[in-house]
Amino acid sequence: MKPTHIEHLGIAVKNLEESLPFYEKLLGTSCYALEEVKDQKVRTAFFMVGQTKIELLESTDPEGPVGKFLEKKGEGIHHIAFAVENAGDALKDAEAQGLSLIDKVPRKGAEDLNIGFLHPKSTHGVLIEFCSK
Ligand code: CMX
Repeated sequence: MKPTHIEHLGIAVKNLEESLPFYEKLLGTSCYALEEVKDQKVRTAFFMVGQTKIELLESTDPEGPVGKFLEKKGEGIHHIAFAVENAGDALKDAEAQGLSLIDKVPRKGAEDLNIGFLHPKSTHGVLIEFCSK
């Protein structure tokens, strides 16, 4: 399950269009992709910073994961995503080490990556995602 690098940081925002100008100015680059991920009930905007992406997440459903997060905690860092060779194998390794999985097998996320999450209750309060091509 050893990650090769941080693939992206997910940041929950109330409104994608309103937060874009701030991040474009901060990062000195334009958002290169906007994508709705229906399965995750989010709209996303991506920025590239070196080999790591910043993923802004706007909820499309108050009962979705980001909708609930915004309601409870407000805007802020939502998850950290590690690039791994194979997300399915990384999830199996994590389970074998006693970590709680949200996804037993990977599903399709933004940019058509295979993604799977570990439950924050077993990772010191951080929502961790594995992703692979
Ligand atoms: N980081 C840390 N803790 C989180 C969290 C997050 N992002 N989201 C929820 N939690 C915590 C809550 O604070 C809560 O803790 P307490 O019990 O101490 O209050 C606990 O997890 C349960 O939260 P909840 O609001 O009751 O929500 P659920 O249990 O229904 O869901 C979770 C929580 C993590 C299982 C759900 O958000 C999930 O499945 N997440 C994975 C999918 C996801 O986040 N997709 C969006 C991003 C997709 C993308 O990158 O494209």
